[in-house]
Amino acid sequence: MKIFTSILTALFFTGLLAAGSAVAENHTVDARGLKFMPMNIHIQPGDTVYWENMMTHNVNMLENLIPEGTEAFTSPMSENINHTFEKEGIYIYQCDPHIGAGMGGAVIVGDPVNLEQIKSQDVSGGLGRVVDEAIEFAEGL
Ligand SMILES: [Cu+2]
Repeated sequence: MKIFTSILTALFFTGLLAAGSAVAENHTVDARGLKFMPMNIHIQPGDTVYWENMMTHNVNMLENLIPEGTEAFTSPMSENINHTFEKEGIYIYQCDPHIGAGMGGAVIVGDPVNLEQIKSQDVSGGLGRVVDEAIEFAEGL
């Protein structure tokens, strides 16, 4: 009976751990000057990212720089926003008024499944720098 109880206890805690890892997390990205901090962030499917301090900024996820089948998303100017990510992959975004200065970032959800697709895009200037940083970050995961 004692062994049986131990097994039940072990199963119970294993279940708790499994449930714990499935709980969605919240992450914060802070707009500081003309930079998003952190610029690249790695999260899990179901997690939410909150962009704060967005007075003169926005988040515009670019159609060819997000996972296939995902809807492009643009936030209104000057609003702090939440976005929940369900699908794995790399999501690159820019701040529309400041992308020339390189103001953008990436959210990498689970595995960077669309890395090759993103590498194949011909981007330059401020957005090119954002994409290069995202690729380097994704390759380091
Ligand atoms: Cu901006």
